[in-house]
Amino acid sequence: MKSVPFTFEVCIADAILSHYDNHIQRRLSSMKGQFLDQAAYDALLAREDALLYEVYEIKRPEVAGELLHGLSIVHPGKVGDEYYMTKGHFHTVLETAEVYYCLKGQGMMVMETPEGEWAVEPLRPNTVLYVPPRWAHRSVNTSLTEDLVTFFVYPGHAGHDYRTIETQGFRKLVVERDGQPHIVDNPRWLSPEQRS
Ligand code: PAN
Ligand code: ZN
Repeated sequence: MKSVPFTFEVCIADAILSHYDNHIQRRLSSMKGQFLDQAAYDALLAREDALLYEVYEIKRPEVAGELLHGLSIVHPGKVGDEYYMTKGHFHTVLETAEVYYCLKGQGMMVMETPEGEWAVEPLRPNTVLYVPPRWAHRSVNTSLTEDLVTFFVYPGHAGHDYRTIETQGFRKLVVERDGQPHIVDNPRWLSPEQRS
């Protein structure tokens, strides 16, 4: 891929880029075992394989020095009490960071390190979120009416490790209680000691 400067427009109203190379759609069926309420998950899936989130990627060579970037859109909805969210991942190269710029919506970024430290930061329009190296990250849409739209940038060689989160889950979940988002412990989370 030729490295020449380029620009593209971000249309915030429609949450779309004027140019992108890849459009990924993640549906409920690809999130098996990720939501706590398995019965609610099965019931929802029996009705419809809902579209949970979409990613519009600008492709760049996956090498150090390049920056991969694009738009992530998490749609509104819940599985049981738990808001729609991304799968979440560690970067395969753990020592790589990521920047998220929130364009639209209301949400939270749930993060944790392999050692079990955790953090949850708000995502609101015009906020920048820095995910440091080593921190797994998952975006959660805490609005039930509006999309959560973020622009992300991360190193080309970072790679994605989904398996670890699929196995151990995140330490914290974001659920609705009395109409408000709450951060609660994930009873299925495996601590570093339990994993070994
Ligand atoms: C983002 C995420 C995007 C979708 O580009 O990949 O928000 O989330 P999942 O990859 O967890 O399904 C990113 O963090 N890239 O590294
Ligand atoms: Zn990432």
